[in-house]
Amino acid sequence: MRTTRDVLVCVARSWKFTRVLSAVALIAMAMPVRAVDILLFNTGVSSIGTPLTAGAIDPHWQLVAGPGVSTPMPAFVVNNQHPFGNYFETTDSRWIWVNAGGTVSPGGPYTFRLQFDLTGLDPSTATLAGSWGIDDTNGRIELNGATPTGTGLALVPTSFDNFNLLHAFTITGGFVAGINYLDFTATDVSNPGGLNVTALTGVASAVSAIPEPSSVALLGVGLAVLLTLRSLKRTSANGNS
Ligand SMILES: [Ca+2]
Repeated sequence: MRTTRDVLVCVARSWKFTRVLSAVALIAMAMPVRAVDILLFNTGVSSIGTPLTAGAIDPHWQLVAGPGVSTPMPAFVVNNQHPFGNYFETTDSRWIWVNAGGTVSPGGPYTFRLQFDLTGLDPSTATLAGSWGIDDTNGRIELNGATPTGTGLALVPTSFDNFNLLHAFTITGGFVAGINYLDFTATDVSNPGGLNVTALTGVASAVSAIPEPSSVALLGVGLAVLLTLRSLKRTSANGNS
């Protein structure tokens, strides 16, 4: 009478080793790649994301273009975060500008830049989102020197809404491997001037797959089946010799 073990041995004999390997390979190929947060900073915050005090130099955003700007210069947290009761207020960012008073003249256009690193991440999978506002006008967002794929990348000519309200944006294309440059440009029609980038988030897939725990467990089951079958085959062969 055939036992369960005999049946398993028959199964082991009937399975080709390469077929099992193929099954395990398919499981590995089907593994999802874990999304990784991109390290980003809102305007006017510290290295741990804490809003800075008035007059502080922004450690992450720089002034890279504008009247009198030939090399990257500091951007400052403006003294008055809510002038005339107009600027929208945030808890995770601060308004910044060319000087702490927001009073530089001429008023632009000035470009402020955040540098971030996608080393180890696949740029084709990167996405970025946030909200922004400017005082006053002609706002535009660029990524690596060009208009990226996305939404909400420009603000219309002078409008109180540019600084009264948050404006959402997304970027879904235009990323490159390694260092990337995110630029916000705005012109101040009359003092003060300001830029606020808030709720900035981004994700991308790792270049080398980091399997989800569930997939690792699935692969483990596949390998366990493989090892069991091979063991049974070996035992059966020894018993028959
Ligand atoms: Ca203004």
